[in-house]
Amino acid sequence: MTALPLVMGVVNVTPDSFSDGGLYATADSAIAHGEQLLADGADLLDVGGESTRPGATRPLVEEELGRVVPVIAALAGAGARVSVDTMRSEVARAAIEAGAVLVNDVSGGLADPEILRVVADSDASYVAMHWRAHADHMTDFASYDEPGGVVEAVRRELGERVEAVLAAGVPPERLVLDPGLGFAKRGEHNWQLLAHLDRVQDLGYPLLVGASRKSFLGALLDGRGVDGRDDATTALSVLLARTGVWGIRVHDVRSTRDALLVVRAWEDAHDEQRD
Ligand code: PMM
Repeated sequence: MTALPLVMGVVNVTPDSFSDGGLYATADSAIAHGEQLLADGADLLDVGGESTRPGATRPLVEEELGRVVPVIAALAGAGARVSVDTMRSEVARAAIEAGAVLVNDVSGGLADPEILRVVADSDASYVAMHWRAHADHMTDFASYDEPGGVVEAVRRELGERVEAVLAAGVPPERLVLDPGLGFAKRGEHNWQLLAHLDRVQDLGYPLLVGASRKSFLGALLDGRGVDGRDDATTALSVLLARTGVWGIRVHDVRSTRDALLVVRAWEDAHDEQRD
């Protein structure tokens, strides 16, 4: 049977995330949302307490802890595989203690290098995403003038993060990379990366991709708002499944999960015909 990417469902416990900010800002509503995403077929739940939309300001560490820890404890306690979306070592440590099995660090260890030690001292896996600056000024860093443009820059900069992660003692089999669509990247940069994911996969690690509801999809749809971007997200999930990525991070789990089941049935039917 054809292998499918894992579906990571987004649980943003934030008042201000770009697509679902404020919808699940209380622990109870976030837990209920996580349970719904599990029922919809999520393989992993990504719980975050800091918005990374362009221009966002950072919460205090205590605020971030207060948002994510109770939600992670409840969802992990109910048997879910939970990841924590954080750039902070204190939050990563508390999340792992609460049951998180993966640390999804959009800064790849640049915002708080101590986070790599926290992961190394645990059994958790680690997602290192391509990142250049915090959300309040990341658009200033969206230029890729070197030969090979954004693709070669992301490959090189992620390669540097791999070295830092391994040097901190995280075993290579626990590392996942992410090209960081929309982070210090304009729409054309995202499309160029999507067209050349193989260059990032060549680094030798599984790949997670987060395109869900991002503004480059809105731009494709004549500026449509976040609420109307799930069909485009699902189309991209189908295309991503065919590139062999490890995981896809989405808000609407059911549509991506349904589409991936179609991909598998399609591939299996073609395989049978070839046998
Ligand atoms: N995007 C967002 C947040 N966290 N994590 C990873 N690994 N990859 C991403 O692309 C990513 C992420 C921003 O989206 P959101 O505000 O809807 O969560």
